[in-house]
Amino acid sequence: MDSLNFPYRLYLVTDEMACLGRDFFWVIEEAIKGGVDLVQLREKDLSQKAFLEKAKRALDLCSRYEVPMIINDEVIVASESKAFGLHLGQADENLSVAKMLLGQEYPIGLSLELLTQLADKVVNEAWYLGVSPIYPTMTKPDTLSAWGLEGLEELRIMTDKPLVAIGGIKLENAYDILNAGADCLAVVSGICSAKSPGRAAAQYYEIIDKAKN
Ligand code: TZP
Ligand code: MG
Repeated sequence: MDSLNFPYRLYLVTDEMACLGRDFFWVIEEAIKGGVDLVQLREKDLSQKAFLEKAKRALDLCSRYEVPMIINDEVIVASESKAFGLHLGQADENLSVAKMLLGQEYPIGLSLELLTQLADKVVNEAWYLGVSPIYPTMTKPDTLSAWGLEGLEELRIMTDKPLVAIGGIKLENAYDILNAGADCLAVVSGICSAKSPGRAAAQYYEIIDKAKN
């Protein structure tokens, strides 16, 4: 794994619903204070204009803490907000096309849902691979199969790309997921829905420290 290009260990993927009515930006700020070192803004129901406005505000916040912010799905929003990076799923814009628009060096993460997708040539251009989902999760019910620990271990052997695990990552299973080969944990409900998002982030980070030492 090229850890110089990917030093991140705890990745907050936002979900307004998962914040349970609490202020969205408060949740992000608390999570960052707790140790989140990468943030992805994931919005499924906003217009492009509203997404862009939210992105600019979130980017201001993340920049104050020098935490990079990634945009989910929307190439235009990533470009216009001047976000650090973009995350694409298998059904989104093609990664090579996105790089033509954003520049060859622009960091773009790619979701991998099946082992067969590793053979796709765009994988070589991905900044990291989102291993999606590790476990089934109510936060994103439309996933295909789940990788589980065995699938993650198998993938780890087959690629040197940074592996970002996502889906059903809780404090109880985080250690095993890191041991199975994940470089970074991406968490939605485990942080956004926690009573104290900051405390939850700190607890994930304690597990990361334990697993990586
Ligand atoms: N992609 C795959 S699973 C998932 C996404 C965005 C949601 C993960 O949410 P949670 O609450 O951390 O299980
Ligand atoms: Mg997507």
